Amino acid sequence: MMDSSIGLRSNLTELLTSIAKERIYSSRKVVILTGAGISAESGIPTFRDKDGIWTKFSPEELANFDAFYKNTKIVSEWYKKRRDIIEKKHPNPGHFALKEMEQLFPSFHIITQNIDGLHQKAGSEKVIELHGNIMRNYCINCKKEYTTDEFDEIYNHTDTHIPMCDCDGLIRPDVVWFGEQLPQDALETAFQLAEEADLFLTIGTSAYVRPASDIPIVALQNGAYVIEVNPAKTGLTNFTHLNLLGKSGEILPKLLEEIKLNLNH
Ligand code: BV8
Ligand code: ZN
Repeated sequence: MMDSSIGLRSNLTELLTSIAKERIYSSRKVVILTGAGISAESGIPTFRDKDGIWTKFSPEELANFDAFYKNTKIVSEWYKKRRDIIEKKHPNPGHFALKEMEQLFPSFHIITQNIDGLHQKAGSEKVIELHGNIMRNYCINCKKEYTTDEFDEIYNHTDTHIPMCDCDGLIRPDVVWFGEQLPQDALETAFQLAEEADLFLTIGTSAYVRPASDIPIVALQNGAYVIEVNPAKTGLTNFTHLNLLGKSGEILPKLLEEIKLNLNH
């Protein structure tokens, strides 16, 4: 199935097979799936790499509702700490390359598992957040939404670090925890786009968490040309048509240059 699994020893032109060039440059509907890896070069730790955040905590301990309900203080502190890191980070060349690609194709959408908002910060307009956004919070009781500043105002004035809504409900981050359903409309749109894609890039994801990891499979099943951008192999690698082994912050700007030179529509 795969044309070739290649590293970036030389420039991208030679690395792209003739089939890949033909499929990429003639694409009209491009869909991108990103994971934590695309934000790694912005200084945001991934989940499952050796320095990943799950290596310190397991998802079962923290990123699920029961853990939040039982250990509200620990989980709230963990998200506040992550959010304080993320707030200071900036998009990297990989995010900006995708933002520029958005202008080059008739239809271009980014589906992200990331909760850091960096695609939007880079200026990408068509971004579908599968797992929510760490900058948003809401009350589990009345669903009132709280901005980061409003959350911090409450959080910093409680010695318990248990943020409560004025209706006495707990305030939680607007992210999808394990065992929770993904936002229905986001997930349906993601699968619909994957079904219709000519070209599908899966970037910086271990393709481990479901149902997000099912999306590239749907693209493959419906005839899309699927390219993986990742410095490591994943469970998806052997099913993709082309595997660009390397960092997205280095590969995507080179891919953008190739596309600008050769797009034929
Ligand atoms: C649900 C938000 C069901 C919180 C996260 C089958 C179907 C449905 C569900 C399941 C299923 N089987 C199992 C499940 C349960 C579970 C699951 O998938 N478990 C896993 C552990 C097996 N799924 C769920 O619980 C989902 N819920 O479907 O509920 C349901 C149905 C009906 C009714 C009720 C319920 C919810 C999943 C969402 C969980 N939330 N995050 C938070 O962030 O705190 S998941 C978390 O993992 C992040 O969102 C992250 O994005 C996601 C995936 O990780 P990756 O992004 O891939 O990151 P990772 O570190 O793993 O990999 C990084 C990659 O980057 C690596 O490959 C690395 O090589 C590469 N990289 C490194 N540097 C670079 C790079 N690449 C490019 N450039 C670089 N420079
Ligand atoms: Zn409330």
